[in-house]
This record gives sequence, structure tokens and C-alpha cells, in this order.
Amino acid sequence: MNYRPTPEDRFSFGLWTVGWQGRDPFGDATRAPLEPAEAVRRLAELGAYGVTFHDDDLIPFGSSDADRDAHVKRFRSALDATGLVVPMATTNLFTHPVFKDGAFTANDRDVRRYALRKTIRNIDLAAELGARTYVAWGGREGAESGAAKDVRAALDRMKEAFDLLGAYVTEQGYDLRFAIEPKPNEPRGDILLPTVGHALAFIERLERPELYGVNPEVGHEQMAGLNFPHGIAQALWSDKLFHIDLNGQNGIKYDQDLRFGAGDLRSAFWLVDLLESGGYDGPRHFDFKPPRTEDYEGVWASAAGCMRNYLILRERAAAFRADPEVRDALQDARLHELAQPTAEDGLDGLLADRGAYEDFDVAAAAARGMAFERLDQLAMDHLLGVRG
Ligand code: 3MF
Ligand code: MG
Ligand code: MG
Repeated sequence: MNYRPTPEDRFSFGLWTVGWQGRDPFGDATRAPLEPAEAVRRLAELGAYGVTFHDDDLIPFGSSDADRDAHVKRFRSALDATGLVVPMATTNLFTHPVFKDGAFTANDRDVRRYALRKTIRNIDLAAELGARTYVAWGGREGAESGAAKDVRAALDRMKEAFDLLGAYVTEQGYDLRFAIEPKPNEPRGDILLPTVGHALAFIERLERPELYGVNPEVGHEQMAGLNFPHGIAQALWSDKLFHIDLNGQNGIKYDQDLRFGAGDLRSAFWLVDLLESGGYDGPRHFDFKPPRTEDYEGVWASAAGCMRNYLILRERAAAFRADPEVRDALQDARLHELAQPTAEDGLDGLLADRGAYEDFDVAAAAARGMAFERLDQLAMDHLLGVRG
């Protein structure tokens, strides 16, 4: 296999990923700015199908209306020339100092109103460019100290904001759904809606829950020590996996945003296995940062690596699932039993079944091995490329 991506693979990248200049809390930019139109051309050459953006990635904050139109026009012609699409867009509610205490949950009411207007303005552009998903990452929604934020009041304001945005897209007739992106911390000391689970619970309290799903990011869940494929499985189970941010992370530390496949490779293998078999048909979106050690050649190598690693893992996961020995091992591990209802005979049947309790051989059941180690080693062999 050549592992060469094509638009059918549905790989997409944020403008802010390949366009990251390498500015971090300790150091200045190491790369020159990248024109959005140039990013579009290069991503198309590499085999991506989509590009995504924050309003401010495309139109520098504070641009005049005329400049705004010119930026959008240049971007649009690059899209038309390359065939790249815009599956998703989002709002920058974190860079400008006005958002230092948050956007939808800032203590200052006028900042909250401004954040909603900024978002609505970019929702119009997202719809105009054909985006179907609008991501909301509340990077500054949080606190560094206890009394600074009344979390219950902040969640009321968060709900109010999302309900207003849902009313707006409904009134406009836009075919656009929202995907909430959880993150536990960074840049705030603690961020609201810190994990996939928190976001899923929040969505059920909204007025139009069907309009909202999640946009989980590999590194964000791993920063909290959580099992990313498990979170994705629950999002899929809830029909809420609207979008995904793929990248790499090494354990519990700052948000590393490594290229996909770097960091926890075993977790990446199970993730691809799940995405490819679990009914997810959305974009495979990369939200990574080519390290600031790289020049632009390194940036494109890093972007190509994200897609290449996904395709390699996709092939390995398919080979794992197709291996007859794996099928036997899955049988031995009794996965087919897990797929069966526990009491299809109903509560009465369960209560009347002496075999379920009175006559159940607890000691024999306790003594049964689960045969998981052989199964996992088969996965390891496939991942390492030493089988089929
Ligand atoms: C930060 C992120 C964000 C979000 C983006 C919305 C800047 O850790 O992951 O990237 O993904 O704001 O999509
Ligand atoms: Mg991130
Ligand atoms: Mg992200």
C-alpha cells in the first residue's frame, strides 16, 4: 500500500495548525506567517479534502469590512481552484485580551454579548462557505481561583449562549450543528466542560439537544489521564460524535498537539479501529502543531505524517479484524456474549431462573480466564506489522 491520502479519506486541517508560527509562552515565532490561500493549495496537494478556520485565522481581528471581503474572496478562490471544502468553522474567543475571563461565561455581561455577536457573525460566514459543523471550544471559560467563578451561574450563561446560537441557526434555516470541544485546562487553570462526559451531560440540558454534539480532541482527554477511545465510544453510543480533533499526546502534561500517531500509538490504533468500524462518517480533522523546531518543509512533512499514520493504522486495524486467529481470540474472550442482552427473558424470567443465582456455580465462573492477553498480543503484532 502506498498510504497516499485522497479526498475520499476525508482528511481536514485547521488553518491554525499548519499556520502556527511557533509562538509559545517562552518563545517568539520561529516561522513566517502563512497565507490562508497558500495553506489551502498545499493541503490540497498533500491529499486533504477539507480546511477549517477560526474567524481570526482568515480575517485578522479588527479588519475593515472591505479588507474582510478581500480576505474571504482570496480564500474562496483558493477553495474553488483546488476543490477543497470547508466542513467546519469556529470562533476565536480566546486570543484577544477582552476574553481573558472567558466569552460566553465571562463575569462581564458586555463581554458575553460581544462574544455572542462575534460568533454569530462567523456562523453566517461558515454557512456561506458550506460548513455543516460549528465547533465551540471554550478555552477561556474557567478560572484560576475558587471564588472568581460561580460555576453554576456560569453554566446557566453557557446554556443561555448555546440556546441563543441554536435559535439563531434554526431561524436562519442553516444546515449547521454545533460541536462542543472539551478540554480540562490550558489556557485557564481549570476549564468548564472539561471532558467528553461533562459535555454530553451539558448538552442534554439545552433547549434543542439534537443540534449539539461533541468535538473531542485526543490530547485533551489524555491530559486528564482518560482513555480517548472509550470517550469516543460513548460519544458514538450517544449519537453525539459530530466531529473529531486528531493529534498526539504523551501522557498527563500540557497540550502537546503532536502530529497524529505520535504520542500514545496504541491508543491511536484503537481509535482508528473504532472510527472505521463504529459508524463515524465525519471528517478526520487534524488539530496539531508542527513543532516550532520545524521550517515550512517540516510543517508539510508533519501534516503529511498525520494522514499517513492514519492510513497505516486503518490498514493495520482492518488486518487485525480480518485475521482468523483474532476472530478465535475474540470468541475465547467472549465478546459475543457481551453483545447479548443480559435478561431478554425479562425481570420475571431472571427472578425465576435458579441457574442465575441459587444454582449458579460462582467458584467455577470466578475461575474462568478471560483470555484477553492473547487477544491483546495479536493486536500488538498487527500494530507492529509482524502479522499479515
Ligand atoms: C485548543 C484547541 C483549539 C480548538 C479550536 C476549535 C485552537 O487546545 O484544541 O484550537 O480545537 O479552537 O476547533
Ligand atoms: Mg488542543
Ligand atoms: Mg482542538
